[in-house]
Amino acid sequence: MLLAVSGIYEQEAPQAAGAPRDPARDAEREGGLATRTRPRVERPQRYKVLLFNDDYTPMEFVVAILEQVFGKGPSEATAIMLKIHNSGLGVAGVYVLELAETKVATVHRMAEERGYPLRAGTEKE
Ligand code: TYC
Repeated sequence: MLLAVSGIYEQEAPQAAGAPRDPARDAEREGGLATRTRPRVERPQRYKVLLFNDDYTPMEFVVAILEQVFGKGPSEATAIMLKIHNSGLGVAGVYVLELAETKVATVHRMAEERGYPLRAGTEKE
């Protein structure tokens, strides 16, 4: 709804208190980038945690990391470790960013405690 004001400018009348919302009027008020008819709840972006192969970290240690840090069972942990060993890298798990970064820090801390060069990183899914 538009009202002529002073015959020069046009301005919207204020929404009357208690008046029902008029969708056509709401549509007129749109224009901002974030305007939505129905609030959208977005799924947070997920991040892969990658483990990288190296020549020194023992296979058993990588399997233990996959079990203890990433919650994998023994056979899946072994399969992921072998995939990393044979192809250079593999996905240990997929998480929201803060958790993915915490997992990476945990892997680096545990590997450094043992003197192993194991490296991990995140990648947007
Ligand atoms: N390549 C290592 C070895 O032969 C094993 C290994 C697997 C290391 C996976 C790192 O992320 C890794 N001992």
